Amino acid sequence: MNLKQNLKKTFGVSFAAIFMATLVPAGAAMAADNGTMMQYFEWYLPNDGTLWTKMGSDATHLKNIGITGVWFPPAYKGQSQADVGYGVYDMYDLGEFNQKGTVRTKYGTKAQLQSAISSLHTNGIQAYGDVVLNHRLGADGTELANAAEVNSSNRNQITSGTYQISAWTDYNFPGRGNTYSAFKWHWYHFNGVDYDQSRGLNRIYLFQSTGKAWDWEVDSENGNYDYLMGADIDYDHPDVQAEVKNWGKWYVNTLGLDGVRIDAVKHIKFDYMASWLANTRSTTGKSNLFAVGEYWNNNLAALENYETKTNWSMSLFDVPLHTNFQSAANGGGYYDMRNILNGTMMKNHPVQAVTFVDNHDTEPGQSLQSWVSDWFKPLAYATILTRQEGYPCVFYGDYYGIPAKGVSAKSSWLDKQLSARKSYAYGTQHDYLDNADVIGWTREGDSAHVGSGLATVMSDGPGGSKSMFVGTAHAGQVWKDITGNRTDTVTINSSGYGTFPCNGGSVSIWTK
Ligand SMILES: [Ca+2]
Ligand SMILES: [Ca+2]
Ligand SMILES: [Ca+2]
Repeated sequence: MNLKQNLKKTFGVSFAAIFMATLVPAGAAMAADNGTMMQYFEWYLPNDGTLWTKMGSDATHLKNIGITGVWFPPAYKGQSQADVGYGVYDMYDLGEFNQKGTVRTKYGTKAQLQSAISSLHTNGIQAYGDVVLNHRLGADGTELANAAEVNSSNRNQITSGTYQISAWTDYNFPGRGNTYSAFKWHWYHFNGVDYDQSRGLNRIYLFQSTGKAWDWEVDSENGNYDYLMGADIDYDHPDVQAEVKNWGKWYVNTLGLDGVRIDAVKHIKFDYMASWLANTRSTTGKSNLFAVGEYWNNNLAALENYETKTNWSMSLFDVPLHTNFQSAANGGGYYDMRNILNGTMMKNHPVQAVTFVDNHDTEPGQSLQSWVSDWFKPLAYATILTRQEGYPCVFYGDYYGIPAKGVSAKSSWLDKQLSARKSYAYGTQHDYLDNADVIGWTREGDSAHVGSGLATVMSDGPGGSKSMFVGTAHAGQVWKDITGNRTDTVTINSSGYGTFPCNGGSVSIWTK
């Protein structure tokens, strides 16, 4: 799976009318007062067990720069200590039991995580846990099961007879035993695997027994995109449905979570995910539990289909916006900036949009590598941080850098943009998305935030300027560029307009 494949993908389903649900999803309230999330990890962090401690120590600083929610990586035991968290072994082991040769995870122990979350809460920051429900890896043993091979590009097509394979599907959790849950996983709790130990064959295997089939509805890429990796969990199985719901309640309650980030939702039975989320909210008493799904597809219609099938009950990462950012960054000035918001969640479903520039999958060397290059990053962040739509997510790898890949920290300019969001990005928005190079928007400010109001102007090509309305309340004021990219000043005229300049390939954010 990569971005190019996704770009080629076309959806045959037509959505004549997509209506926003009248129900406002959980999480909207957080964005109302310019909430800002940080994704607190990147792929290449060292396996030193220190992230939870760092996150707790960082909480006061995060609060001061305007972070109101932190999404931390999967906190349960992976197939090895070094696992980033998506190679899930035991979701009830939060760095507490000696399993897979380690008590701690890559990020630390359960006690260290609970302490860090306590620090976040003390600083008024919400804690969002990563939820990986599609697959399991690192089984304790193999089991014999009947299976058939399927065509990897059309998983609905069986390409072999049924034969017995040796599958890594036996999960006993010997280090944990029955603590928190007595459920043990076996082959019949899964749809399929991608390896037969007895023959050393890599195939996509669908288990063959009465009623066993790939789950539906899932994303229709490859015919049926239920299978992604590892042992794929069968959400048609009633015991699995119940166990994973029990775990959801336990995870939220054990860590005191304020929200969840749900991994790989396009590969998980849509209506189960809606049912799981509703159950988690009701059984924890957290009806406003925030939820954002990772549906990796840059086709807005696919995201709208998922929202419809899950009752608009969760936000989604704005993958189309990320794709637009990458296109603009790669366009070398020739991208038409009038299109930067077109086809995005931000523009079409702002309440459900979690906007981001890059993440742990798009960073260099990763599975969805589609890194937004450095010169465009300030333009992209200004778009998600100074507009009114969406709940923005700042990537750890941007803020703190990615030392393993020689990517430097961008905190010096991100701090200025975060400050612009925290103090100035309020009130009525006026758009000037009317030029292939130079675009801009303004916020008039509001009475609840004294001195607020701003004007953002950017260009992917030559520098220029724009006359924009910021409101007559600002008449006579002299505004400066908070980014420091411009050192001149702009005086707001008696009609409430200013002529705001920016440099070439740059952004300026003008405030009082
Ligand atoms: Ca199934
Ligand atoms: Ca699946
Ligand atoms: Ca352009």
